[in-house]
Amino acid sequence: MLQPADFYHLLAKHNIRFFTGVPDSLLKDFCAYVTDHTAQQNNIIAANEGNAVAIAAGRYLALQEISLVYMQNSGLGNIVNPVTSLIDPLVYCIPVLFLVGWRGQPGIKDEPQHAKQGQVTLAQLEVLGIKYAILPDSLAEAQTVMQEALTYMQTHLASFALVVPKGTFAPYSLQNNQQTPYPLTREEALQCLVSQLAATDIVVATTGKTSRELYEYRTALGQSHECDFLTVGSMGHASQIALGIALAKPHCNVYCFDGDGALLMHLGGMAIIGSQMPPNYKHIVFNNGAHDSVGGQPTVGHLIDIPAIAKACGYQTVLQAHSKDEICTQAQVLKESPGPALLEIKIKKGARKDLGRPQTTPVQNKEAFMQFLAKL
Ligand SMILES: Cc1ncc(C[n+]2csc(CCOP(=O)(O)OP(=O)(O)O)c2C)c(N)n1
Repeated sequence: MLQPADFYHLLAKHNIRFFTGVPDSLLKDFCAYVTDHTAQQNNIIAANEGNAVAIAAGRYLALQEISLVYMQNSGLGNIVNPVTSLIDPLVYCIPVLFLVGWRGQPGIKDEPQHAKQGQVTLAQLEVLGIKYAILPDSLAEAQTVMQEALTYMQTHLASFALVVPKGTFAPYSLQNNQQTPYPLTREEALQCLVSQLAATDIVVATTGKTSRELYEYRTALGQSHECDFLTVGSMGHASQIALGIALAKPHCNVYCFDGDGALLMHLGGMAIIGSQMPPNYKHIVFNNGAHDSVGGQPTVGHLIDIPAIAKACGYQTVLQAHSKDEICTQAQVLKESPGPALLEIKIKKGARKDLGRPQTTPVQNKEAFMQFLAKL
């Protein structure tokens, strides 16, 4: 296994000292090392992977320095436009070093949302014209690959990707793990809110542990999962799936269970919700100020005023809650208030170690959900 510290020093030896990206569970040990050992202004956790490419491009324009952009392979979709129309050798010719976590690698067991992305990862890099190598898990071999990458980038002013299979990095625990003062975990907050919902309320839940916790809670209550759409992939798009449903089913209440990282990834969606004004739209943001599902790396969720953004986007009702009592009260207000409405629940990081995963496939989830919607 490659020690995160060794890889970090290898990058530094080649003058790569600026980091930006969106965290990934396969890179969590390396990202944690970067967080602990890099000045905050030299490690920017971006809103989405495309933004990270643009930040790296700006850095290069200002200082002629190559940056490292870290991401899960599911972020490849988000980088297509800035890769093809900004940094490509046919346009501005700006080199970027990518570190790409390879979820869904063929032959390695993974969750269904990673299957397609895992299969097409190398082909996507090829079609984008990004030369790549698999990052070896021994330091000596990693040094050789890094030398090859640097020579290529400097000679051609083109980008290079290091693709990281599962288990490449040795464990490293974040030392600088700041906790927030909020009393509830996401699971406690979610359970409290779900207990206030009616049987006909529709829920679209975001990527990561939110969907997993919702699934487990329904099972624990002996309830069916048919009213929940579990957005297992497609980070940042749950709010717009919910918008599509809310506009098509104006007589039903549609709840989006969002995360702060996912909300930030495509924040522009809030402006569309606000301007469409669906009165039946209820946006719940479980804000732990972190990418909790992939290692707890910070977001700016606790530094910005999400209700104020919602208000400015045209949401009719904006609410906040921190405790179980407040969630119960605000859930009632939410029911009676005009939408689109947003309830921000500020929570602390963390999840149960033994949290399970949905036992149904995405297609089974979709079919049951569509049958449920068809009855309403
Ligand atoms: C485009 C894309 N980039 C990165 C990921 C990896 N990923 C999965 S969940 C997650 C964190 C989500 O954070 P947030 O929405 O705040 O929810 P939390 O896990 O904190 O509850 C990330 C980065 C992904 N699935 N898709």
